[in-house]
Formats: sequence, C-alpha cells, structure tokens
Amino acid sequence: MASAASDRTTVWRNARIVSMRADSAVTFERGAIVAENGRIVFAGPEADLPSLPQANTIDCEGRLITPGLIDCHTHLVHAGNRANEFEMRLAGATYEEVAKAGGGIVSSVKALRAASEEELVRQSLPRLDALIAEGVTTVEIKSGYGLDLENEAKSLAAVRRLAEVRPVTVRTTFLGAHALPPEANGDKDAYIAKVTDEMLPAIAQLGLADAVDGFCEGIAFSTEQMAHVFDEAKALGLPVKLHADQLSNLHGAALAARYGALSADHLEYTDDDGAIAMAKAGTVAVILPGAFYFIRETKKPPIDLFRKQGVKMALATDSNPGTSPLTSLLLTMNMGATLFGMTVEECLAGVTREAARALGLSAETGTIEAGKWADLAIWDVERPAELVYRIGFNPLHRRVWRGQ
Ligand code: DI6
Ligand code: FE
Repeated sequence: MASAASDRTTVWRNARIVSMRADSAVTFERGAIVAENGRIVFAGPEADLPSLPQANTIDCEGRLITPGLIDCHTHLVHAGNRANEFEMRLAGATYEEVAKAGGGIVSSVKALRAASEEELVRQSLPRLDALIAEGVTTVEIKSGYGLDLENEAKSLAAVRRLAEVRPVTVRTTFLGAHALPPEANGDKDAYIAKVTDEMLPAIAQLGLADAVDGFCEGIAFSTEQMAHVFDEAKALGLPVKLHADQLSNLHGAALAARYGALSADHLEYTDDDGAIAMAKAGTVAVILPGAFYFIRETKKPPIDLFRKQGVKMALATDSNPGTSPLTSLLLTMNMGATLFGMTVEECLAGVTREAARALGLSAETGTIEAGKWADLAIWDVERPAELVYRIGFNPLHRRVWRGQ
C-alpha cells in the first residue's frame, strides 16, 4: 500500500471482519480495513495496521463487517405487479395454468411495453432501494419483459440508468428468450431466430448486455432453442447463464455447463449428470428459494448433490412480479437455510463470494481482500448466524460502496 495516506484513504478499525476469502474464510476478531481510491489495500488484524495519521478513521465499535451483499439474479426492472395472479393461485390455479390462461410473464410484457424508460426507472427504484438498505452493493438485473428489440433495449437502458442514480454496481443480462410474445403466434422457432439474428446482435452493438440468459422450460424454450441463443452469444463474446430445471428436468443445467455458463439458476429438478457437468465447467448453481416458496414448489434443489460434486452455490432473490416478489437478501438467506438446509457459511458465501463468481466479478468484489473494491456491509450483530436466522429484521449499520 502507498506509504503516505491520501485524503481518499479510509480506515475502518475495531471491527470483527468476516472476509469470506475462499482460502480460509478468515475472521479477524479485532480487525481493520484500509481503502484507497475505492479499493481495499489492507484487511487484517488491527495490530498489523500501519500508522496512517492522514486517513479518515472510523471506529466500528466491535461491529461485524462482511463483504457488501450481491444479488446475482433479479428481474427488478418491470412495470406493475401481478397481485391478481397471486389471488388466482390462492384460489387453486398453478403458475403454469395462470401462464397458459394468458397471465404470467406475458401480462408483465404488456405493462412494460406501455411504460416509458423513465417510468420503468421510477417504478424500479423502490425495489433497488430495498436491496441497498440491506447492504447490497452489486445487483444483476435482467430484461425479458420486452420481448422485442425496442422494449428489451428500453429495459436494459433503464437498468443502466439505475446505476447512474444509485451508488451500486449493476450488471445487465439480456433475457430475450424468456417467453413467447403474443405477436409470435405460438411460433417459438421463429421467435428464437428473431432473438439470435436481430435482437441479440443489436443489444450487443448498443453495449447494453453484460451477459445472456434464457428460460429453458416446457412453458418457455427447449434446450435446442437455447443452444441457438448461446451460439450467438458466444459469437458476440458474451457470457451466458440459464434458468434451468425449475419446473421439470429438461437437462438445462447440463446445457449451460456445455457452454461454460457463468451460472445455471433454480435447478430444483437437476440430476446427477447436470451437477457433475456443472462442477466440471465451474458453472455456479444459483439457488432461488423465493420462487420455490412463492409458487409452493415441493421439489427442492439437490443441495447435497451440489456439495458432493463441489458445485459452488450462490443465493439470490429472483426478484420478479410473477414468482418471487422478493426484495430482501437477508430473508433469502433465511429461506436458503430453513427450506433447503444450507449452512450459515453457505448462505453468506452465496450472497457474497459465490454471487460474485456467478457474475464473473470475482476479481472485483465478493470478499474482503486487498485489490478488490471496498464494498462492505457493517452490521449491528456479533455473529454471522444472526444475519441468517432473523426474519424481517434489518441489522445493517452502514453500507460502503467502493470506499464510500
Ligand atoms: N423463472 C422465473 O421464476 C421467472 N422467470 C423465469 O424464467 C418468472 C418471471 C415471471 O413470472 O414474471
Ligand atoms: Fe429468474
């Protein structure tokens, strides 16, 4: 680190630091972190802290510091809500039945197409603010409710705009292959051709997508159709990820792995072959307990299998109007533990280190170590387990994004 502290040097001292470093998940009981120009330059025991008389020093009074939280799978930018479908499901309809009856994703498509970019930003900000209030410093946001070039581009432009109006890192994902738009008249192959030949190249050209995703499911697209989308993404140099094996086993996890996907997400129905392929490819399993809970799914993702095969697991909200109207990563961690038996360590890694991996951001954030962005969450708790076990309580003391 630089010997003379600049006025942009900040020291957080007298803290319990849970660094989430993969090599040792190190905790410093009386630790300190030093940031310069938004990056961590020191994280370790306070006893090893060099004297930095010019630095802005903050006494954390023994509070716990974790990496800033990362929500690596959201559909946060959407218009309106689907509380009416929630009521239909309460009366007995399934998610698939609601979708087939013209509700579902397509009803959100209508609402999004009718909204301007400014309106989308306005409606999405309260959801982003709810995440930020719980210590989120990085969020991934997908398109997928536009389903034509103009409206997918509008959605992703709204996502980029959110990053300009809030201090948070935002990653955009193009999810053109989310559902079939009404004007496609049931022709999935023709729509996928439109995604690969027209929408995806234009979105890439505009620089609006950091990654490409799809919904591989009976009510959405087949593995063959998704393979076309992934071929085009690869040709454009964009990383891929996939909504896979959520409602049935179409072997989406294996497909994602074959394309070296950053992540495969949901995975309730993933089998041994899928998990083995993911482990080999280094594809992260993004576990989404909010959707499982909200649509009252009964088949749990094979957490034990992922552990056994060494598949890395992230946890995310899947924040969306249809299957997971959830804007709390703290509650998501509680669900990961309570519904799926994930450990406290797995839950916390799932919203920090492994979530960064699922976004291809491991070099920048997700752990507290020198060289990474100074993205921190400072909590009024003593032990990490307290972050996972409480329901509907937010113990965040302060959030730090890139040193600020
Ligand atoms: N899987 C989901 O759970 C969401 N999208 C997806 O591909 C549902 C999105 C919605 O119903 O609006
Ligand atoms: Fe999703």
